[in-house]
Amino acid sequence: MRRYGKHTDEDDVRIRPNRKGNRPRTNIRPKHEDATEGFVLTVDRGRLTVLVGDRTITAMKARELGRKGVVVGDRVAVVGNLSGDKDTLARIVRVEERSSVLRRTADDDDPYERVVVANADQLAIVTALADPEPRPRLIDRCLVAAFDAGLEPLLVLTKSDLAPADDMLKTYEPLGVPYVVTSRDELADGEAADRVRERLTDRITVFVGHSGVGKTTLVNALVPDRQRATGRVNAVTGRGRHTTTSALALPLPDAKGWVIDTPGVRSFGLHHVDPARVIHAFPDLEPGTEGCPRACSHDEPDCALDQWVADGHAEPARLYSLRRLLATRERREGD
Ligand SMILES: Nc1nc2c(ncn2[C@@H]2O[C@H](COP(=O)(O)OP(=O)(O)OP(=O)(O)O)[C@@H](O)[C@H]2O)c(=O)[nH]1
Ligand SMILES: [Mg+2]
Ligand SMILES: [Zn+2]
Repeated sequence: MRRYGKHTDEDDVRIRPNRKGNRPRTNIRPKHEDATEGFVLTVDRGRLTVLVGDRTITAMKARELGRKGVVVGDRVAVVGNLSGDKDTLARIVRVEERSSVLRRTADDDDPYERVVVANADQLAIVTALADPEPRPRLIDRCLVAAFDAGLEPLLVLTKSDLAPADDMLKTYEPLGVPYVVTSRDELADGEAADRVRERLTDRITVFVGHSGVGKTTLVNALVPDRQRATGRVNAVTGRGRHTTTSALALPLPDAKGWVIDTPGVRSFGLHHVDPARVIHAFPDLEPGTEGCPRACSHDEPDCALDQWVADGHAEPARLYSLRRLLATRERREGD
């Protein structure tokens, strides 16, 4: 299924050149000075669920927003009927500046990027240790997307009752990414939620990963009064069933942060990623790139990073990890 075709939809954020001077834009804002602030919880075919104060209302984009996308996590200004009563519809007249934007493309050749969520500050990359089999390439891709977007990554390894976590942890150790390992028993006795919750306090965390890895199961454990449907993994294909079909932001109890559950992804296209931003996430290596040739891929004979590491400025494993992540952009998901 290809959902990200050439046609725009409201999540599409292609940036159009702004023809300056054509149209005065100043008379839009003052008109809505009395608008109320809201937080977008979910988007369903043009209908947005927005938290306004302690009320949940339904809203749609005002026409004046044009093609500007509004996504889960956006802070917006709303006008109109804010009662939240059945069959009422408010209007979103403004999208506030975003502190972060997590993007993906359907695949690497797809120039149309789509915003997954706005304003998140942590990306929980959820991977099952078995059932479905872990696919490190997707983890690497999510890491690259996190570094590019300026989100802090968190590795969540689920289903440790089915397979050990050791190999996976060894692979990711040089990256210094924080991790949590959870199992079925720990889900049942609350231990899994406790351990994950420690990492979520006062932050907006978006959960991503393949279908069936247990994102929603975990979110349900974290926000017990808001049970979303979960799906069994197909015993024959070992794949999840794409049970979750839309992103949804849920408040952690005691208002100590937000978790955003998202639909399972098959791939995480990185067409939009700027390698320089990825290197920025490696402060021990970044200064070493000063001696690199122009437009260095950092994986070529003249790359200065080899000498940088040889001189003891950084661990070889760090350079290896950086190169693996950069290379993930060049390779296809299924390789
Ligand atoms: N054995 C085991 N099964 C688990 C664990 N966590 C989740 N599951 C099971 O994995 C299956 C899929 O869980 P979901 O939470 O629906 O997975 P998801 O990542 O939300 O999947 P999508 O919504 O399709 O993207 C369910 O049958 C869960 O009970 C775990 O720690 N151990
Ligand atoms: Mg789910
Ligand atoms: Zn280089």
